[in-house]
Amino acid sequence: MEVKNRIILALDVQNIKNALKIVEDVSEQINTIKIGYPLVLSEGLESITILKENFDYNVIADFKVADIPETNTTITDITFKAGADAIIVHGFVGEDSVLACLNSAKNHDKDVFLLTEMSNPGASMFLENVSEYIARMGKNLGIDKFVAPATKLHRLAKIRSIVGEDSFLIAPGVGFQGGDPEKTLEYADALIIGRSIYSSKNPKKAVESIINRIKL
Ligand code: NUP
Repeated sequence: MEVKNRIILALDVQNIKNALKIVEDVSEQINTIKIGYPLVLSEGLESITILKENFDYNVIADFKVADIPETNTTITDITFKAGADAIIVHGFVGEDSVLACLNSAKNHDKDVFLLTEMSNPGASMFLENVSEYIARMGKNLGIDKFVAPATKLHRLAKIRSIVGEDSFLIAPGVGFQGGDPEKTLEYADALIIGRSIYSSKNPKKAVESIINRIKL
């Protein structure tokens, strides 16, 4: 997956018209968007299909899949059929559940991003304690796409050291959650950024100013 300007737009709006407008605004600078529950629960899974039909974008479905293998297979199959290029999957549920998603991705010729550790402060309660195991499990399963937090650079660095330079590592938590774009890109391949872009009065300018910052 080629992520233009190393920025993935997290499109957490609740209205498809608004989503399409924002996407159009930033279409010169951005080619990868992440859609999650806010848009899909408001406007349906066809939001993915509509976005794929209207723009030549990579679409990552952020469904943080975390169920038994059989249900995971159903969720991932439906998501890929709707047009998503990749899906974000939780690792804490264990190898069988992650494998179910991986097999679905292989069948559809799509990708899985394994979520190792989250960016919210509360992630230190539970997930931080197991995230290195999750990253190692992902490597052992042959996964080469991972998610780790921009809000805790030492944790991001640790996850990078486990998944290796060959893996594609994306990091949420820049901007509103406090993460710094330049420092994050010392460890991550791309930034996931939501509110700093879509809540801005001028999303295009917001993206441009981030791009200028990370190019310095
Ligand atoms: O650990 C994670 N942290 C996180 O913020 C994993 C995620 N997938 N996200 C998502 O990234 C979150 O759901 C939101 O869609 C985006 C960050 O958005 P923002 O904080 O830049 O608005």
